[in-house]
Amino acid sequence: MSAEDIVGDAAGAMSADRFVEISYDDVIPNNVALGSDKQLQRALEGWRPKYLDWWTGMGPVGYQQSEVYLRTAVGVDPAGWAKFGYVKMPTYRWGILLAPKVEGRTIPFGRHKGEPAWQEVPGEHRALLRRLIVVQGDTEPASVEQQRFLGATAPSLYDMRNLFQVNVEEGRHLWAMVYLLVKYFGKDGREEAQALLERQSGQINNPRILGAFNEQTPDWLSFFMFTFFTDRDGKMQLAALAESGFDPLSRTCRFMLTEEAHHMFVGETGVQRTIEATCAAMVNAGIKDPNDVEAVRKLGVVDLPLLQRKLNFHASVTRDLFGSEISSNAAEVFGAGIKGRFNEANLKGDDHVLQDATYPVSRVVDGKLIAEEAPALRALNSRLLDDFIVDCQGGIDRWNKSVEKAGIDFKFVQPHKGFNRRIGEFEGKRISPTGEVLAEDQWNAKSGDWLPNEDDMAFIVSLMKPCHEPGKYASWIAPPRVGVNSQPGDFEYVKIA
Ligand code: BYC
Repeated sequence: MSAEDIVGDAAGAMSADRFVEISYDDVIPNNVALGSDKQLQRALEGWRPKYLDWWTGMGPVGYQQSEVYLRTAVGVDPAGWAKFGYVKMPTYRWGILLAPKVEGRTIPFGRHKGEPAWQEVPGEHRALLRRLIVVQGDTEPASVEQQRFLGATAPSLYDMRNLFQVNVEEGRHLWAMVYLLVKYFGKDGREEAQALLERQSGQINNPRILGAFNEQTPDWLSFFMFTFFTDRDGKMQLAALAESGFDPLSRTCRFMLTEEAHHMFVGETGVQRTIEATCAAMVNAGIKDPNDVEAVRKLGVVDLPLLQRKLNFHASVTRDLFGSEISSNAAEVFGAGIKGRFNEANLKGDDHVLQDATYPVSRVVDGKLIAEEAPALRALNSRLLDDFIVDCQGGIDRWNKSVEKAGIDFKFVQPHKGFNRRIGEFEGKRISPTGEVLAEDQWNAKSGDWLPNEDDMAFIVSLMKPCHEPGKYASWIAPPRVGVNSQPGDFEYVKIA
């Protein structure tokens, strides 16, 4: 099920207030009647200049005065919520947008299953809720920081525009979490909102909370893989939080999912267009062997084995974001009714309490990989990770279709779940992409074939030359099939100032 489907399903359950318009008269666009909550309004208007300072200091480098063809949300109805137009990024209308309330909604899982969803923070779960909102909020500015240098090497104006669209929407997702913190968590919430602007991706003393958000996104292949894999973790986590018994969190996440779908589109099609350029160049040059790397690279395109290594890296780093496969934190937040499973409310076949259920978890025991039944409540991270891996496969299958269509004998595959992991069951274990348990020296001898190596990175850097002429694309990436909002091929998506 796609993010659009989830949002669509939720929208289907709504009726009278399905078409909720956003007030753009306020300094902060919103559909939460901000004007009638003076305390909240003051707190958010106080945070706003600090956010703008952060955006200027830590957001995209350059292009801040350029006119960018961006979409802005004008409603929260999934059928027509966006308008497109030229905007200078610092003037983007970041706002507070919640999916409409579903009347009579009940908590779909955990100890409180069937009780009315909470409109206020339940005191007993305050600390847990705040922690999850902070972790979610922390990832949003982190990704903008990670991507801040990419504008200068954009392979086209179309791609540059997509990058900036993703960036401004991640900025809005930060606003979404800050709204929850400031409205529902008093002084603590305001302090956390401030700290979200202070931690910095990759900084030694005050890094972002989760590992993958301290990695670099130094080139466009990393950006596309990141938006394919890591934004999809965003989708899975947001979908799990959209099931929350805390209704404001659920509604916030439901609307965020609409935006997240576009980010994954950018990632999937970005990799797909890279593959298409490679395959077309190979066919033109009469190269049949995808492993003839030297010949392929001479054509100014990315060889498919390198793309597989990038895939292996981003898939494994992103899998760490699901936390330990066996987690008492995960059991606690589920039991408390705060974070559900993917698509929880529509899952059939169990009681949504999971007290006596089990779930198979992969682990290494005595040097062998086994699947062991674990209490389902403690295995919820493992289950979400499995759902994520299934969700990734659709896009990878589409990549493989492009390769197949070109008549090239190569297939992209997801590495084994235990490959290159730093968190959870496989931490400290050496597992090959095909799932063999290895000794350290075996791993060291082969890891350069499985993960991007120095040659790969130098080659990628050599390709990262800007192509900023309307309608033109760098050699290594094919043009998109359709323009943004059906614009023509030579449309000037960014008017560079
Ligand atoms: N790195 O029981 P454990 C997105 C910590 S992406 C560092 O194993 P738990 C986006 C963990 O915090 C989605 N630390 O796992 C994408 C805990 O520390 P505390 C982001 C880690 O707690 C692209 C300790 O280890 N949203 O939106 O069940 C662009 C033991 O934890 C890591 C969320 O993640 C790690 N990888 O689950 C922009 C949803 N993993 O609390 C945006 C909210 C674990 O004991 N977060 N730790 O100090 C959660 O649901 C949970 O915090 C996690 C971890 C799933 C992340």
